[in-house]
Amino acid sequence: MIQTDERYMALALELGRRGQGRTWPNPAVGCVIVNNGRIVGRGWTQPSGRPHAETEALAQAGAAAKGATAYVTLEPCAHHGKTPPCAQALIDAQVARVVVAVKDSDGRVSGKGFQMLRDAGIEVSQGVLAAEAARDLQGFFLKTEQGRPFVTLKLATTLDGRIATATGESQWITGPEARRAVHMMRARHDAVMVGGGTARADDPSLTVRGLGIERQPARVVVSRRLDLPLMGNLARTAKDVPVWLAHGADADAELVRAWEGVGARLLPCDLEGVHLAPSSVLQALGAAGLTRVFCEGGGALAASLLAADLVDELLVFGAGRVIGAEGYPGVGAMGVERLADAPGFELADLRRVGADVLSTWRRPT
Ligand code: AOF
Ligand code: ZN
Repeated sequence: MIQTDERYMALALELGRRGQGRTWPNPAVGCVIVNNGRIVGRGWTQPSGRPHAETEALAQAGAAAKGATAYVTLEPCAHHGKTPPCAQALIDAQVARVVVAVKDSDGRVSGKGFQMLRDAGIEVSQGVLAAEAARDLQGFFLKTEQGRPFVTLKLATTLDGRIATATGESQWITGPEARRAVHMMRARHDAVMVGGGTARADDPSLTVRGLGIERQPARVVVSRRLDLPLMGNLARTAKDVPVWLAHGADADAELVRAWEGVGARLLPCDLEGVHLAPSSVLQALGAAGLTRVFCEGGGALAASLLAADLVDELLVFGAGRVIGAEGYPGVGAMGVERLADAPGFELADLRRVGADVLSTWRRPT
């Protein structure tokens, strides 16, 4: 029984991950309905967050949901949104048992979904593959509990940690396979974020290309003064794919108006010394509904996030090339003097991507 539960929950988790990057401000939940050892319904949260996973799976199961077991990665909701609560839908469908990985952290739901199911006489099991689900849904939990999204920092560096030569040449340090992997990673986040220096130097488009996705991640540029190219790729395409600018309240009012004029969303943030406070930037992004942010540098933004202990996952693509000390470092100055003050990460995965190496590091919990 326990093993069977884990097997179906693993499938529900896999389905849930399909929604990652497309369901914000809602979590990307997965659901599997099993009747007499047969999978009769599969669902995941749809783009923009509705319909919920259970609604999808129940619709597929139809009458076969009666007496079945529903596996859901997150506690079924108990509140009335655009549709009635999922807990009620499960009750109405007369499922016999509901297996859940983790409790919801949204105050409108937390514990109430379980209660509704139990009150209706449905057997509820909780905590199956909870650690895995908590990791997949961490962005949603961080947003509801701390007001900020999950932050993935990606670095593509040489063997000596450089991201560009002294003359600023950076394309391409890693190979085509690594660049394709980056597009897949972007697609699984709600937004792609870079610092103003990178936006000026590279004129990036920051979109997901070649994957045919339904919802492009928002594009966030962090720039205190908004001194960004108004004729560049981001400005040119701001009406098609959202461009959000995190800036200082002291940014030039004319630049604010000009960026609003091209369709960008302006997010005024607090300063910390002469720079934008990274915590304030992330709070603004969380308040705007983001649960997962993919930061692609540059060095100054990477350093400020790392120094503030705001990087949850670090992805390092390492290319077999050496540039030397004149090159630009992937991480700028952090003011670390003692090793004990240097943020540490735990190795979660290591693999080869084309001619490069990808290492995945997580902040210790
Ligand atoms: C579920 N299944 O697939 C998801 C859930 O704005 P609403 O009405 O769509 O509600 C959003 C809340 O519903 C969200 O904060 C979270 O608590 C829950 N998300 N719940 O039962 C799902 N995505
Ligand atoms: Zn729901």
